[in-house]
Amino acid sequence: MKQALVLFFLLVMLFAAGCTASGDGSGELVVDNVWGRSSPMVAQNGAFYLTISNDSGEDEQLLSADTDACGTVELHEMYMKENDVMGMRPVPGGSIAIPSGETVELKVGGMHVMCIDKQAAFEVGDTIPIILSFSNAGEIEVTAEIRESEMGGMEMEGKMEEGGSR
Ligand SMILES: [Cu+2]
Repeated sequence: MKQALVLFFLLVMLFAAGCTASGDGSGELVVDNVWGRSSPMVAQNGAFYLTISNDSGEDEQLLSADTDACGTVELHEMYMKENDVMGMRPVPGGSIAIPSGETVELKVGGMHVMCIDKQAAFEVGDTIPIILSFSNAGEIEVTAEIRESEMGGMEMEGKMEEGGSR
């Protein structure tokens, strides 16, 4: 009788521990709307975009991204060079902060996951697995969907939508 009670409590504790473990993991960091632009093989580089919502209760950082589809992957931001020309460069410090409770968008004209030395053409409908490394949540694998480029132009050519300046 007593043993059954002890067993019961052990099970309850195990269950509770299981809940806690899944609660402070990657479950509350939500990566959404992962996509990349279509581009032919002749284009050496590409870019991926995504939205990260951090409800984990802790500040997060996106440290890096990796995928077999690219020779090198970097986290980039767009910035204004002289003469109203947009350029891009690795994000300061090499990582992207996602403060607790906030949503950070990597989007056209802003921050992006830079794909250098593409290993294949990116065609509309293709899906590309990407591994994102976060400071707390660790590695999260997401799938980017290749979509039609909304603006036709390339990041490099600097035709950015209004509001891209600060
Ligand atoms: Cu870039």
